[in-house]
Amino acid sequence: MIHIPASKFAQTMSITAESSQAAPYVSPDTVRDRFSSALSAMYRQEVPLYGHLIDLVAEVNHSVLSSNMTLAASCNDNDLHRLTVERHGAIRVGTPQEFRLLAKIFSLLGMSPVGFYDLSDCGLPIRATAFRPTTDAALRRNPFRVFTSLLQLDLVPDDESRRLASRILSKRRIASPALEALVDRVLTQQSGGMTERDVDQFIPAAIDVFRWHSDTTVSKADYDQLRRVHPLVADIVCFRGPHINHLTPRSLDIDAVQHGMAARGIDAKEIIEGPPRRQWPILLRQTSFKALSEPVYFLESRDGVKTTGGRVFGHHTARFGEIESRGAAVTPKGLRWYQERLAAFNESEERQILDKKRSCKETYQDRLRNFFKDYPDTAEELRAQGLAYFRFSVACMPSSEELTGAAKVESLLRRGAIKYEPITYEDFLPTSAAGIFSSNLHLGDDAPARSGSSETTAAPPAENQRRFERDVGIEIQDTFEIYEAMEQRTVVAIASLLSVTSHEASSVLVSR
Ligand code: OOG
Ligand code: NI
Repeated sequence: MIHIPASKFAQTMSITAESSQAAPYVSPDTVRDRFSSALSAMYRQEVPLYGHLIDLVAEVNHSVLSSNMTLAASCNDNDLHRLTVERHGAIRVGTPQEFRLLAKIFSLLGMSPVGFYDLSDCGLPIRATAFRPTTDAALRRNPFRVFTSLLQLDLVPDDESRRLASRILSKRRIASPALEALVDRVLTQQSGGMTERDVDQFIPAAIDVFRWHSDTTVSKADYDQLRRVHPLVADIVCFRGPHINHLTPRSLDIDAVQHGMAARGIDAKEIIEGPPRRQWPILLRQTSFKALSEPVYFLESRDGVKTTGGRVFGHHTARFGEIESRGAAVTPKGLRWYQERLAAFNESEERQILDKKRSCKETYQDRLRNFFKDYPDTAEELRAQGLAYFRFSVACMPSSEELTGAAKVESLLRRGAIKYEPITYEDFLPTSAAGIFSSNLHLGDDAPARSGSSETTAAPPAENQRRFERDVGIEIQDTFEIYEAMEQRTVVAIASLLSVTSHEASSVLVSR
């Protein structure tokens, strides 16, 4: 297998961006924007309920913005544009070869693998990463991301099912030969840049990879066998490709959307995953409407009999709708604090009682909030305690300033001349993802997802990531490194404006 490190993808991307004047290449940001909007249009057609959800989210966002003038005023045109186009999707992939092809497709969309999500920790036979844009400019343009899971056949417990799954997958081709040829030509011969003509050919062919096919590639007997192993295995193995299983818009008020879904009779997940509602939101809060039971067709029935149409009718449950709201990216310390509080809540007696009484969604949020009481909820404390990442800027230049160095930065910070706003969390949360998986696979709706320990894997977590990277031949970027570099760039910029060293600025502004 050829090894293309993430840095090679990044390199080809920047060559394209820099030479966009001279070369007739379309910027990957534009391709991603067009791709994500085409995918959204397809999903709207495939799952009409997704369209309703988009409308509901747009309504709620509009009313939040019109009732909150400060928020509206602090959102510049770019933020508002980003909010209307922002989506994340999810796919589940069968083999390292398929994964690798998708990595190449995503690289043409300016998306690289960031963050490793080991869902085997939560008892699921998959490990995942998210493909996403990583620079400030690319995120502003369109932050489209795709949570991409890879089936881990070694976690399928019985030999016979493992052999069955790998036999079926070995025959599968998820992309047309024309798409594969286009992708390889562009990545090897054109430094990763696509011409308008390439893009026109690329987008519909790439969208096809994510399309839903109701005709499975297996018999009902094989489907049932794989489903018994795990519903995820049947979903990944029995179809013609890695259908997109949800597309998620971003809401400014996820609690209002949750109420709105109930009011419209949409079968929503009982609880919102993630941290509680806060003044200064952190990380990611998510909820969804439950997966739909959809008609599918098998090649032949359990006993090998075909109906007159040559197909056997059945049902499959996989696709759903989700909403998210995003807050600040937290530091390793901030994440540890979050995980500790969430684990304490999940293990509490209160949580067990709540699980039995499904009706009290409000109580769930109240109780959860109690466990987060000591998690600082002002920007000042989050910064001073080193819990979140910020973007710093100089609000007004001091006309005369006696002080120099760190003392100068300190004084300007105290007087409010240095402003800071949290950097948005662009990634996912493994425990929340496990909760979303569980409620949509009917593995026990909204039960707290098991997390933390590597109960199902012998190898330590870092080793699992290395093995995953080796299997698929890509390097996964570290989420914290990206946020830290973003923060650091703003520190360096203001240091130069204030004529102090970056170290002096950093020592005052950034606490770790
Ligand atoms: C992915 C579930 C994870 C999220 O938002 O955490 C996810 C899946 O169901 O394939 O999308
Ligand atoms: Ni999702």
